[in-house]
Amino acid sequence: MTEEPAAVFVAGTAGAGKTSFVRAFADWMRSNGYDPAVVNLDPGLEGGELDPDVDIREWVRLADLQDEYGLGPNGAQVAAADMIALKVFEVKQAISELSSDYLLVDTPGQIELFAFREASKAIVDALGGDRALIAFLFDPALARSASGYVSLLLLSATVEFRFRLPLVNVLAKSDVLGADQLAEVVGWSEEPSLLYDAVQATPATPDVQLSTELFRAIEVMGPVAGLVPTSAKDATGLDAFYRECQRIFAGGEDLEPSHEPATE
Ligand SMILES: Nc1nc2c(ncn2[C@@H]2O[C@H](COP(=O)(O)OP(=O)(O)OP(=O)(O)O)[C@@H](O)[C@H]2O)c(=O)[nH]1
Ligand SMILES: [Mg+2]
Repeated sequence: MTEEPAAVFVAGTAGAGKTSFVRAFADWMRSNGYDPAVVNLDPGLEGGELDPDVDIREWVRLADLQDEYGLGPNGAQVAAADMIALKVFEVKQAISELSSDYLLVDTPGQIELFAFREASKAIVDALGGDRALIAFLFDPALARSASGYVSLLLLSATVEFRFRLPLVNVLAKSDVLGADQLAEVVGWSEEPSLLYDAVQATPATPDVQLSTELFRAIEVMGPVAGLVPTSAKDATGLDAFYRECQRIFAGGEDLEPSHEPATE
């Protein structure tokens, strides 16, 4: 392999489904003949469902920081975010030994630690190489309401602004929405006027003027279009997400599978 791997950083609000998405997309890639490496950058990851190839917990563990320095969970997260940046060389070294074409990177639970600290930017720049993108996960608990959807768009735009990387908005856990709700949310992503009308029709909208102005800002920021509905539970939408990645990384050209895809 001559090129550095293409990196997909999976970000989103706490509990949005980041870890599950990374696991499901890695499984999807493997069963379609690709060879991704899974990288965990969440020092507080618990449970064994991810099984990462490279794991930041080898160097920085949230529980250890709490014990050692008497920090609470948030203080330990902040300390960990900065310590991770000091381990970036070790992480990069471990990744280079894997020789994978794709890196799937799980990020810390709290979006503000990933999005707003300089240390995270340094890590993303170091691990991302020439080809990197951010998958920004929309939690349907928030995305199902028009005002929640607008809030997530603004957060997603903030993440894009901070990292200056291509960003794909992904609706996680789409299986929890009914067919009508899902169609409505997807409609908002395709047709801004539908979102605008839905925001205006929300009885609890506190300040119509403010939401109208925010909406204008969203329109100016770029296309609202492009929300890929996925589910880690039933594996829907992962093929569409892969196509989106390939469009960004290789202008749509497919990767060379490392082995024959698994037959159903
Ligand atoms: N129905 C459904 N539930 C899901 C899906 N993906 C994740 N979940 C559930 O959502 C919860 C959070 O999922 P995680 O994957 O841990 O989310 P996360 O963003 O990594 O969470 P933190 O790292 O703690 O911020 C868990 O209870 C998952 O079982 C999905 O596609 N469908
Ligand atoms: Mg997680």
